Amino acid sequence: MKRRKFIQRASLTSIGVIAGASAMSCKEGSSEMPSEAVAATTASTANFPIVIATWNVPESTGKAWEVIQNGGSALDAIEQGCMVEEANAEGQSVGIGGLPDRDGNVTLDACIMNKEGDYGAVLYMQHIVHPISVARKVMEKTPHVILAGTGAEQFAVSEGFKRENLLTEASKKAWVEWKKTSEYKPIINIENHDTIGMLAIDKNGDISGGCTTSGLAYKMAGRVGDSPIIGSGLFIDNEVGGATATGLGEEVLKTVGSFLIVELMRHGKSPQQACEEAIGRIIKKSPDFKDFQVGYIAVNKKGETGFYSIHEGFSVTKYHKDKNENILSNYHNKG
Ligand code: SD4
Repeated sequence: MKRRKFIQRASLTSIGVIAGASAMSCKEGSSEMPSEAVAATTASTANFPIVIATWNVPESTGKAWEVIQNGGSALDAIEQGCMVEEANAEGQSVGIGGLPDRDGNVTLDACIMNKEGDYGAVLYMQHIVHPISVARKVMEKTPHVILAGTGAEQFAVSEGFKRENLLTEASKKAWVEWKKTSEYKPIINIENHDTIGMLAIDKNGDISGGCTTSGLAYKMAGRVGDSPIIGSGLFIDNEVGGATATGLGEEVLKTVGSFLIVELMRHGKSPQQACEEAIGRIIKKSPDFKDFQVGYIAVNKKGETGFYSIHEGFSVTKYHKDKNENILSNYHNKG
């Protein structure tokens, strides 16, 4: 099923209710949980398995859910769920079809964490469709946690991955068009379909997470964002919960957002409160927050979830109790 059509199949009523309630009930800058978030969270209290991912990615969450239902681990679910979007050539912010850097090269970042708190990542890797799987192999088969650039690519090839051209005609066309002005400016929600941060709890109650992206379109050559960096784009502590991020990576990196969220949950905050506080840190630190987007999602050990962003337009896909649902996020900037 095409991702675009999913929204029609998902519960449009619940999307409308949640989004509408958001607009009315959010106290700007407040770390109190908004009422719709309370509703969303209460509905999932103490319930797992659960899969939650950034943006509208029902096919990915669907795959992850299927893996878990078949007795697979959260780690397998994360890898296979993320692979779905990586292989989708239409998605322009992850895997094949990702928008290139300003030199026309598609460079991919990804990381994965398991229930033991092990971590593996690839940074600035080219020509390989599934960076999430290479990240897992870095975690499981090397003495390191991060491989970058050509080293990551060589390692991938040595593990049997094929080199491929990741620049599709559509992405090449967009890049050629961009070059006419060469204006580099992060555009809010431009990447709002595919970059995946995914968190899952399996039937045993164990948590894993992953994050995979082609990064910001038309970035400088060599630029790496938050997505593959432990604590920023992703953090998992199986005793507490997990968090992951999307949006302008530079801002997530400066506040080590995902680690912050997990630590806040460790000290008693709900996932929703923790996501809101992490967004609050960025807002306090960056007066120009009106110009960029960041969104966080979190899950705690009980299967309670939270999500929050700076601006309108962020959404999550949550698979829980046999329902694969796209939900609009509450947000800070009410104008
Ligand atoms: C980055 N955080 O490279 C990523 C991009 C992203 O949705 O999440 N886009 O900064």
